[in-house]
Amino acid sequence: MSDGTRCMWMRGGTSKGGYFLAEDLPDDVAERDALLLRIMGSPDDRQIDGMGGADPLTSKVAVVKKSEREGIDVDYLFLQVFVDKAIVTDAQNCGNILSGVGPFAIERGLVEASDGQTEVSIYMENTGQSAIATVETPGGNVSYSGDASIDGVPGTSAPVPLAFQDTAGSSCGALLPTGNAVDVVDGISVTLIDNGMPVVVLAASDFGITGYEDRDTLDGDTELKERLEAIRLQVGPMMNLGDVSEKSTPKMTLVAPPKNGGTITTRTFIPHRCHASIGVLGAVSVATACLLEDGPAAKLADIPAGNRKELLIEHPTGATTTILDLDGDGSVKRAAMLRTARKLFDGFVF
Ligand code: NQM
Repeated sequence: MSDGTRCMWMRGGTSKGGYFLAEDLPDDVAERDALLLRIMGSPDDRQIDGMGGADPLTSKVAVVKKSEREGIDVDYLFLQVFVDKAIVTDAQNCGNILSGVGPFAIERGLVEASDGQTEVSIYMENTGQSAIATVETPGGNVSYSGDASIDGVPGTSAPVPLAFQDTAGSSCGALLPTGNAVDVVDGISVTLIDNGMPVVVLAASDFGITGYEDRDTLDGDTELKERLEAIRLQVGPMMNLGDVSEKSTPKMTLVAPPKNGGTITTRTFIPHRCHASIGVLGAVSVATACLLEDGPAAKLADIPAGNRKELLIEHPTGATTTILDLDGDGSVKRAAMLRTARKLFDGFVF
């Protein structure tokens, strides 16, 4: 038996996964991926022989190291470990797992904490962009307890605000990779957008559903899932993502008018299971799509006035508030979001 691999398990936002220092994992990518599949217990629907929670949202990995980039504290590589396939992919970013990176970096001594709050600048290796996380550090130690709550997570925790800049075209090369706010695929109007996460935005009503169905109902709707997958495979090359049959992007977000006083209602497939809430950068992309006049989202959204917009993206377990700062020309300059994180265990995984 091996001596195990040093690892911290954390909840980051509404996701959960293993956080590793890069130096604690094999340098060779094939060896690293084989180890991570073994740690999560994939491929297996139940991940019974591993740490994964039998859900894409709890089968995630952060690999963190001290950065050599100017103005950046740490580099973060996100890896999605598929549940039912022997795939580990770095082809997407994850803003929820990002919420745990600042606390983890401080706990592992990569960043020195101040008394009060500590800003951690994080380079997101998957997309080549950066984010700033503000971590609560009373007395120079990370605190996970506090009064902040986010929908999709019971109870309250210390806040971890995240700020993003220049996320447009993170994976697709442009905010609107086809140059259009609307394209028509299989007779359905779609917005193909990437403001941190490649997302296909579609009206739920175009599929004969309300968009307010719960996660289990949508996961059980085989016909809907087949229609969404047919569109996803066609738009992959249009979004400069190539063949996406074995990729976890683009995400497919069905939109409907807001139901609980928010901006818009969403149900997101990531891409083959319905998200219990919505991804962080996924929400930034959908919020941005709401501002595109001719797109399917804008027709349904309730948008507040002004250049600083607080958009409430409703999802199956509540809503995620995304704050967008706009330039004079209406384009999104900065995005911010409140998350929380919690250390669950620290030790060695086998
Ligand atoms: O969009 C799930 C999550 C995510 C991604 C997914 C995320 C993001 O909720 O930034 O956070 O879309 O696969 O963790």
